[in-house]
Amino acid sequence: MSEEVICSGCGISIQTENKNELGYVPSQALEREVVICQRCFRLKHYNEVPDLPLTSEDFIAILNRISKEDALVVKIVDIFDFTGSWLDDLASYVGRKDVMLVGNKSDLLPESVNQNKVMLWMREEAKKRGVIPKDVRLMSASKGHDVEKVAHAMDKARKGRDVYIVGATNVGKSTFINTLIQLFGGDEEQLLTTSHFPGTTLDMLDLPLDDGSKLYDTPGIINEEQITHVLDKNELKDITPTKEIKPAVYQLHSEQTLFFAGLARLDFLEGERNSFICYLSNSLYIHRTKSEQADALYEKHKGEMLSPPYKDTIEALPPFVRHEFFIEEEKTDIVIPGLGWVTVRESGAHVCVFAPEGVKVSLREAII
Ligand SMILES: Nc1nc2c(ncn2[C@@H]2O[C@H](COP(=O)(O)OP(=O)(O)OP(=O)(O)O)[C@@H](O)[C@H]2O)c(=O)[nH]1
Ligand SMILES: [Mg+2]
Repeated sequence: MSEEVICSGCGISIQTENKNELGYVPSQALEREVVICQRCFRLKHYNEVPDLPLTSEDFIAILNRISKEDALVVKIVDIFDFTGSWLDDLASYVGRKDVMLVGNKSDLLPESVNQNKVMLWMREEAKKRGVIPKDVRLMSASKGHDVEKVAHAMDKARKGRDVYIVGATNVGKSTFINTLIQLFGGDEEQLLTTSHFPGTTLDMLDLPLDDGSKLYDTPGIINEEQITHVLDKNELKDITPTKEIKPAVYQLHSEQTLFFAGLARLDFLEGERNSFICYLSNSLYIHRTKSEQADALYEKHKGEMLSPPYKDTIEALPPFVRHEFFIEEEKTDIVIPGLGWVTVRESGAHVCVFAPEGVKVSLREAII
């Protein structure tokens, strides 16, 4: 091939030699005006994907290219998993640039939530992590809520420069750009590939802006600390919320336990009766029991009543690791990144959480 052709869905270089490698298309497909690779084709039409052959290092190398440019960085986080999709190191890959922080998937937040408060909370959390964003926004890229507002804010903040859309995998970067293309009458043939599988976009892709600058989609970084990355494709589907989350409220006494399907467990060790408000996918089964019976219950019902994981995937789930916390402030969130969070209403609770090894359970000031 004389000139490099890239896949308009995911950004990978197109090749016609090896069916099993990334970027493959049969040579006659090169005649088409819009070329998409076999992997994107399968994602778009069958919603199935071969395992991701790139590593976090590959993605980081790609993002490092940004550090030399003077540009606006639009950092997208998944508001359902702010903690897991934040990515502390991102700042070092993208250099010291103007950052606009956008919380996506606002459609998952309960409707009663005051969005301005959530944006203030995001600003505070960003500050705690050493980032002072130029602007903070919330949107739902897939539903189109507030996308236009974000677009205008972005246009103002970029001051004629290029824009890079960055963030963890699966936060909705490509979905956001597709919504922009649709809003501003772009070429519908050129829509980017999106999917609920991590690692959909494989390389940078650029779109022209009115003044000749460019808007870049980038591959998302994988955060191994999210539970998402220890689950298989079906389990991933089960835990990913698709609708407004209906929080499930449990009034617990000490020595009571909640199971979040078979994927995690929370023990209320000590403290006065307290409210535990669970923000998880509505379809995820929560089971309450006495702590003294919890071990036996788990052994008996994991993979069945407590699923996911399923009978055939239970072996692949990393063993539970115990995380102990003392809740000192009222309204504290216990975050299980990727699965959701539990708000503990009153202070003075001593709890422990069991989650698969590698999943980083943490506390934060309540988001809601
Ligand atoms: N509920 C909800 N889901 C969304 C929203 N935006 C995107 N998604 C879903 O999130 C998943 C990931 O979307 P993508 O656009 O592929 O995410 P990405 O950030 O480009 O991911 P990578 O290319 O892997 O880095 C898809 O299943 C989308 O449908 C949103 O506003 N609300
Ligand atoms: Mg993408």
